[in-house]
Amino acid sequence: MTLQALIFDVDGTLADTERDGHRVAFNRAFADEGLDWHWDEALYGDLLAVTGGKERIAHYVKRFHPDWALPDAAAQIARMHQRKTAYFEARVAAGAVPLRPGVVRLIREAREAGLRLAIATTTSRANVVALIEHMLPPDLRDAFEILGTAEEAPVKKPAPDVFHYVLQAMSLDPADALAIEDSRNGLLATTAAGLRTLVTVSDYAVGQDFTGALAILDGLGEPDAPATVTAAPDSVGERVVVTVALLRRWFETTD
Ligand code: XBP
Ligand code: MG
Repeated sequence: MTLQALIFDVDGTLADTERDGHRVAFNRAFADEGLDWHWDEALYGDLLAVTGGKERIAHYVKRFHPDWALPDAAAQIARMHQRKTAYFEARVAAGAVPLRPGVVRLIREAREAGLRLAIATTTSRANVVALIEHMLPPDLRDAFEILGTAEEAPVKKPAPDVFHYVLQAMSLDPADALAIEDSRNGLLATTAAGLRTLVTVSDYAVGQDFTGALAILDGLGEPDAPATVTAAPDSVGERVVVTVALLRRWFETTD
């Protein structure tokens, strides 16, 4: 099997969206509702165990405000989540959510090498569109053939649903694609979908168990700021720039 496609996760992988993007947006939506709910950085790190913004709010309510269980709680949560998404889009538009190092470089290189590209994320489609429109250079805005988001796969990671959706939409065999993820929830989802996975560990995911990953690094690296390899078929402990050639070499060692 040869590497034919890269499937990118979004939050924590394309960009460090959680601490200064989603978390701030959630808090603004709660304030709009007149609620004294505040997700500080530490609490948010715990809440990230639950994927999906609406599911995360419901989990928080159950754990910290069980008395808030209004008859139309689900509708209220959905409405708050819509406001939160608008705030997240505004944060992206304001440049508060930069892409991680190496992301633009690798997307461009992959496209030039003829690899197919897709997105598979738990986040809402509007958030992905905002990141692509505001943060990718104009010539890369159409780089992703398929966007698999919360709208296409309502059952969230660690379930493999969004990866199944993307593979099916692209008529791709999982053996021909490499997933790029940042968290254990993401790795569990890709592994269940039969995908080899490169993990670029995000701030909130440091210390999680990435057993089964093809490679684990602290990022994709740039020539002037290479990434450190924690685990991989080779180069362990070294600093590397993740290129298409390196991905092919690692990918093909496990054929
Ligand atoms: C991360 C998530 C998302 C975001 C918030 O998704 O779990 O829920 O935290 O976005 P991934 P929403 O790592 O799969 O990109 O509020 O739109 O869910
Ligand atoms: Mg992620």
